[in-house]
Amino acid sequence: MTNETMKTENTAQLGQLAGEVLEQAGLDPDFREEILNPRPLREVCQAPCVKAFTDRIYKAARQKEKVMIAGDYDCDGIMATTILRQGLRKLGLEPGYYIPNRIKEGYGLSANTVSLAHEKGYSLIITVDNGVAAKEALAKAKELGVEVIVTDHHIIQEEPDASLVIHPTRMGDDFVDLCGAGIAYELTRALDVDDQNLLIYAAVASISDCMTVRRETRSIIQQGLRAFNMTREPHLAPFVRSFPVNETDVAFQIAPRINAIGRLADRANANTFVRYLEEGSLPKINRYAQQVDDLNTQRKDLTASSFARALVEVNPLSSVIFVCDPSFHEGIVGLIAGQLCSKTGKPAIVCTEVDGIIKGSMRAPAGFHCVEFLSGFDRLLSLGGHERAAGLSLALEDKDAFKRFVRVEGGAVEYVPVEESRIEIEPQEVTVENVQSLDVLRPFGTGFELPHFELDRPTIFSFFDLSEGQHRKFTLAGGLQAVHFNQTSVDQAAPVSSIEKLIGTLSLSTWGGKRKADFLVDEIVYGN
Ligand SMILES: [Mn+2]
Repeated sequence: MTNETMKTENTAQLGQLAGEVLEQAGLDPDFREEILNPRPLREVCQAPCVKAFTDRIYKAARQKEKVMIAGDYDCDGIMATTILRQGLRKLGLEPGYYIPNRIKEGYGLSANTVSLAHEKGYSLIITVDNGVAAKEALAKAKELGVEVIVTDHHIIQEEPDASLVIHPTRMGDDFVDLCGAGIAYELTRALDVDDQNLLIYAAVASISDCMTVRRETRSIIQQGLRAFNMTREPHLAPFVRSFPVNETDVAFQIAPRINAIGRLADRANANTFVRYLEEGSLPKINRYAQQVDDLNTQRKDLTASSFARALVEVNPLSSVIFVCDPSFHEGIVGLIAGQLCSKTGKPAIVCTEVDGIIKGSMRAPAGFHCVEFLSGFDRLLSLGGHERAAGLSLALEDKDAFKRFVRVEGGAVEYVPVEESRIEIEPQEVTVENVQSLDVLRPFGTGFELPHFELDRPTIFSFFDLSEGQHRKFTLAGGLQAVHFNQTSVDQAAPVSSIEKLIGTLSLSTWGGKRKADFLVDEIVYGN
């Protein structure tokens, strides 16, 4: 069979709905091909930097060197730390690790950590999910004679002064989409110490870090989720509502829980999660998992109350939203900005005040460039991030000037909001079979977003509110249930009879052992 006929057959095997979703996505031919022909992991990376890495690690193992892994406090950073630590242990090394405190120390390897590592006799530091911008720390390491290997996927602005830099852009075309944990996992493969758990951790991190779902990263997510559904890895399984899970479940159930640990750095320590993933006793696993769950509940409550407060402070006329409130917890300003951005469709900056410093976070819809916009204000103390998200800080006395900048420049900025495509669907088409038929296209994510569907002029039989009106559940013709989580006060007040369109995603849930298909509402369009 030729390649061409194989391709055609594969397309024909897609269900009608999956075919439509793929068509609507308008992807380039190579990406379509990747989706239609899922493949196992690539050959182990042969790039010179990876070869140099394995040589250096084998030498460290022979000489029983003290090696330290310097991680990051988000899910990707925690998983990357774990993957490399567990991998290196198999070579007889006993690597130390350190993840900084988000609030007290901030992001990235610090000069202070390097000094402490030096005092404790570490001769080699390996950064994961950070390091390309750790200029001061790298200079300190050089001064003290501590060798540093940087492994990171953040954009290299200036060549780091490290003994070795491992970056996705230097690993070959298949590897360009790797996150920090993805790099760490590929390094364990190169050292031949990889295993199924490490693959699962790399998959969870790739989803959590919203990496482009292409090439090796696509395979890591597919293979990692398959392994997780098979083994139900005992440290991550407690965070999951039911098996099997897909990437959306991981994004909503696992990633936020792990990220909560780093966010609420005044109540928890991200380093403990690395230790947790090595815990063998089931009672201890359950106890810690419960603590993580409680922490996540706190994070959710904090976010919900702060978001409600932020909503009141929003000036509806502004083009770029700016809210600054000292009551906001600095670990969640990004989450509030994200919610404001998705509710209003506008770029949003949310700040808090800590010890005379304004610390904030920005989120923007596709088409807007956060870092570009913010770099127009020349008095920022720090700025980092990318297109859709950025972190910033400024002196308290510059707050009014910054506010003015956001108002004036925000009003002047022109950007083309990217129209999200939708597929029209009838209520009777929302079936378990149809929703399952989309599974062959997974994982969805950056580059190939979870498809949005539109129910046009739906017949609504009844509805009721949950959690004092926070959520609303509609029952439509044929018994289909459409659930609208976190509805706004506008939604609460609008007459249901004026609903013209329900826009949202399709999802499966299990009730009493039976699977059913639901419509998850994101947005409601009202008529007059
Ligand atoms: Mn990362």
